[in-house]
Amino acid sequence: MSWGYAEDNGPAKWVANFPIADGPRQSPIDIVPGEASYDAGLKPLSIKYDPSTCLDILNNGHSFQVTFVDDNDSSTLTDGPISGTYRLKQFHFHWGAADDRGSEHTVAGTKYAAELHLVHWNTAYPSFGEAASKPDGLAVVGVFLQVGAENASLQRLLDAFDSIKTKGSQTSFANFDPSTMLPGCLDYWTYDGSLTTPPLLESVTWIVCKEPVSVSPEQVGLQRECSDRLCAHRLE
Ligand code: GRE
Ligand code: ZN
Repeated sequence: MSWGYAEDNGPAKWVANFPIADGPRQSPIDIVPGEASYDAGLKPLSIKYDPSTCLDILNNGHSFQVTFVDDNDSSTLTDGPISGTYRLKQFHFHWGAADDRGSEHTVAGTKYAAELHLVHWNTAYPSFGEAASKPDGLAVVGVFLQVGAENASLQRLLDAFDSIKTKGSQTSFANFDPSTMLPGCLDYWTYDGSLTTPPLLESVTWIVCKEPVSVSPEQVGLQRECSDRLCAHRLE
């Protein structure tokens, strides 16, 4: 049986096939702001995204993912807690069965409705595939989505759902600027963690934005409706 989010193949069962699930730097975590230490040496994030590197939108069976051309430094993440240059490879979302759950990280126990992951790889390595297993291989910017006002930036993505209903389907998705999905303030929490899905590799420098962005009830509902088709996250 392949992994998923049901009783019989969900996170508690992943360790059988992916022993690193019991590893020392597994994600997600509960972020307790009062226990985080302020580091004056951390730089602000530097994000540069070129909308023309946006390639396609894909239903991978667990989430929907937007993929970027990553054979040059057009769309990169630098500074913040990382050194060197990390290239944007893809972004995807995690969401839940109701408005009061869905995010993977939590803040002092609070769950948000959804969480955006912008995945970047360290160009000190030759490719995303090679970077994905290195301790400093990936840097993921996480953004919480809370139910409130409509999110204009997200709507174009949701409009594309109709064409990627079945697992493995993909369609072109051009000229999208992912920086439009970021909150106004880029203050962040950071820690060394892992992929949150198998193979759960402990290669991610997590950069979790403190400020959430909004998503309307209709928009998160549509995402949820699509999660039935995509078999995506249903975190309890
Ligand atoms: C995921 O599958 O959810 C994932 C990645 C890469 C980095 C972080 C992450 O594929 O959560
Ligand atoms: Zn993710």
